[in-house]
Amino acid sequence: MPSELTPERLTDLKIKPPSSIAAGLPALRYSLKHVNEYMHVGEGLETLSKLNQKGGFDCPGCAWPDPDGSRAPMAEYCENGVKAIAEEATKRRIGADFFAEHSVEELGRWTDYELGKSGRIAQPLHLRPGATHYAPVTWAEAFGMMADHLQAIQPDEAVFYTSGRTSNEAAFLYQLFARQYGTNNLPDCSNMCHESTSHALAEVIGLGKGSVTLEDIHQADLVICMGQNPGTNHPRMLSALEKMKENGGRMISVNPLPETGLIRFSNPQRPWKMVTRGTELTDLFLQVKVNEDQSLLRAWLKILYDREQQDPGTYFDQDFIREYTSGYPALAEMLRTTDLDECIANTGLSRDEVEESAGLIHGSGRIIICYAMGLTQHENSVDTIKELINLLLVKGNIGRPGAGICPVRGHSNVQGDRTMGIWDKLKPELAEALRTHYHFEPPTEEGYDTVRAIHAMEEGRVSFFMGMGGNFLSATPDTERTARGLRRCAMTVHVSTKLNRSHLVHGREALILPCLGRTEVDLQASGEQFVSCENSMGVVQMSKGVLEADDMNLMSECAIVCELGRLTLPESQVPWVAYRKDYDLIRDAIAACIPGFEDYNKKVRQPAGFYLPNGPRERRFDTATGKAQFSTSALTPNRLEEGEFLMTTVRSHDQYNTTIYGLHDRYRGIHNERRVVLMHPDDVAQLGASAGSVVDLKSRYDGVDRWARTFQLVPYSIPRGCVALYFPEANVLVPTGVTARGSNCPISKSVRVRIFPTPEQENGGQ
Ligand SMILES: Nc1nc2c(c(=O)[nH]1)N[C@H]1C(S)=C(S)[C@@H](COP(=O)(O)OP(=O)(O)OC[C@H]3O[C@@H](n4cnc5c(=O)[nH]c(N)nc54)[C@H](O)[C@@H]3O)O[C@H]1N2
Ligand SMILES: Nc1nc2c(c(=O)[nH]1)N[C@H]1C(S)=C(S)[C@@H](COP(=O)(O)OP(=O)(O)OC[C@H]3O[C@@H](n4cnc5c(=O)[nH]c(N)nc54)[C@H](O)[C@@H]3O)O[C@H]1N2
Ligand SMILES: [Mo]
Repeated sequence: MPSELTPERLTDLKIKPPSSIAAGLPALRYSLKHVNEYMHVGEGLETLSKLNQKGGFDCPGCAWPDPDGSRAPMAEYCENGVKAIAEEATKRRIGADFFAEHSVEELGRWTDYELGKSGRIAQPLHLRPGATHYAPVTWAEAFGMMADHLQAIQPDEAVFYTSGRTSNEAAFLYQLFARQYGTNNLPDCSNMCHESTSHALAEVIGLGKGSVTLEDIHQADLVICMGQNPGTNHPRMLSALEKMKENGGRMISVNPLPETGLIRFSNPQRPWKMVTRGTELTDLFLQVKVNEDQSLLRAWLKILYDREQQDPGTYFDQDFIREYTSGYPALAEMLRTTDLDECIANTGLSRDEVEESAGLIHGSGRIIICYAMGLTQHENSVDTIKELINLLLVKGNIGRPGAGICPVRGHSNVQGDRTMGIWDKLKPELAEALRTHYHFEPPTEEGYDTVRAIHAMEEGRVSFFMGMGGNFLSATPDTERTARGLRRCAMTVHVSTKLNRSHLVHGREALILPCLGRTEVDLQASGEQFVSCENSMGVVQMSKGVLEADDMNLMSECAIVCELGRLTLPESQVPWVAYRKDYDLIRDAIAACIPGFEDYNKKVRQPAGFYLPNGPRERRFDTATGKAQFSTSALTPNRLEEGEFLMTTVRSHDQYNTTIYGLHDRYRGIHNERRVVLMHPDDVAQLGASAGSVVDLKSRYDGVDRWARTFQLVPYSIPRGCVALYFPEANVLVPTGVTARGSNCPISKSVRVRIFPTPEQENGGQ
């Protein structure tokens, strides 16, 4: 049993009733607890107050936009933003002594929570071939080893992964380096996140990003929030939804779980509201079955279509359809023959719920659909997202104030990294710009995305793996397969702030390159530098760290790429040394190579940053037809076999992806334990089990049985036949052979599993 991949110790599970209200005083109390735990109190408060100042740093939490000119999470208070900062600004350090004391094998038995809590990695480290412990190495030695290795292999044997915290400047340099080195093997966390969005939206509206601004949310008549848990993952979004409600808007929430943050919100900015019951956010909660959102959307369209036939021009915006869209006749034909009863049955909702929500949609002039991972990580995700656009298009709800599509991004600069060219595909325009600007021939062949990288690694086709941030082992699907892949590499390198499992499941030799975080002062030869990030709504803003990190031997991400470029590519005409000295020069290069960044250095210094161009916002659709495109995908309801459950995976309130802040999922009332299975009480009873019963789970895809052992059952409000587990503990069950059609995103939110009570003797002693 691979205990070093997901340690299987059970602790003392406590199940309490879920909270009925999000944020408010408990949120304030909990975040101050985190600050006190990690930082000296005085410094903690100083850091938080600096966030609010002009020229502060971009919150390393989520990608939700700041209200113009201010800085989250303090200007707009956010519990989980504060936790993200406290996690990075911890005063605990791990260096030579720590790694001399603890072997890699021993650390493998620590939980993710324990690994993360160890502190900031304070110096570069090397694991020699065959060694049991990481040992200190100089920066010069580390770069020498990497350059030697890269020069000795073929470019397509190297993989350069990116997580979404990397700044625009570092991301631009990193893709430039990879491409000049000769590969498009640039997988990123986006491949597991909003890849289905990028794919679907580019096809149907001509831009793989959202179309709304923060102001639009405030003005919407109706927000449909699907497959998203903003109370935990984008807490500041609740303030925007609160404004929308105060302006008379309504909200429909579509989720298999009744997430606390969706239902009711008490804004900690407004203490007078905290003593009351807060703001009721959701007007209508639709507890849809896992991955039946497409059926629900189709049902809404069918109801509206049928009424439109009786009363033309009343339900659909025919002028908009004529002027701005293409493909309506095919959509109409599909809806004419759609079986409404079947759609409703698939969703698990009642006819009344579906009719009532369709009524709300009809009665609302300006509609925004917000969504996140609940929609993107399924086999049919691309189709579901196109269906969202069908609904918005028939109502003329793209490119007008208070309306549009709002994919809510994850990592704070994941959208910017893609804008900078981090992608396994190289756009011809960027290839041309790189050719002109730097005088080299970029590779044209498509590279590996995340799933393809895992397969190539497992098959022994990858010799060098580098992670610019992130935790490739734990974040990716099929943990055991990814582990085999990482172990087959000759060299694995991680640019990281904190220790994680990807450092422990490594290639023949491994390097950890510790880097500055967002919160820290970045001093280079020309003086203090800043970087920039793009938020979920396409606003680019500067980010300048304020904390001193000079008690550690760190480099910035930009400096690391420059030094690697200089040493690996001696013939390169990229001015690596100058770029490292002065990031303004990197921004000048971005301005020359990436559309929308003209005058970058000037515009990024504006207090509220600047908006990137957005076609759909102005009803310009850069698609094959020049119009927004209706689509007619086949419905693919989930048909489970006897004894199967459909598993979705979610984040707890106390984690940032694979970084576990704590063991309390406060809003859901689950404490001390993460190895849990949220299951309908009747399903628990049918298994002959009860709360706390220990079970094993099995999934079977591409002929392989995958096991997740030693989980505890939690009876919970979730549709029958569906279960929810926490990510990353559940990732051992997620296959790589079946992925989202079109986007190749892992199906982390709809994995068919079977559940078995664990025999007593096996879980004894756990
Ligand atoms: N504090 C904190 N903030 C974060 C993160 C974090 O880990 N911690 N992660 C960041 C990142 S990278 C991302 S991508 C975002 C993620 O933000 P979310 O997408 O909100 O994250 P998940 O926890 O994956 O939640 C998905 C939601 O979808 C629901 N869901 C699951 N399956 C389905 C389904 O089939 N249909 C529907 N309609 N709903 C479903 C779940 O119940 C849950 O409410 O958050 C970002 N912000
Ligand atoms: N089953 C399942 N799997 C999923 C998901 C899911 O919902 N379910 N969600 C997917 C999604 S949406 C995403 S985005 C991925 C996340 O995948 P990743 O982005 O790869 O994972 P993270 O956990 O965010 O990475 C955390 C690590 O990043 C490093 N780090 C933190 N800050 C910095 C920094 O400023 N610079 C550098 N260089 N390193 C830093 C730290 O060492 C930390 O350990 O996981 C995906 N996996
Ligand atoms: Mo994400």
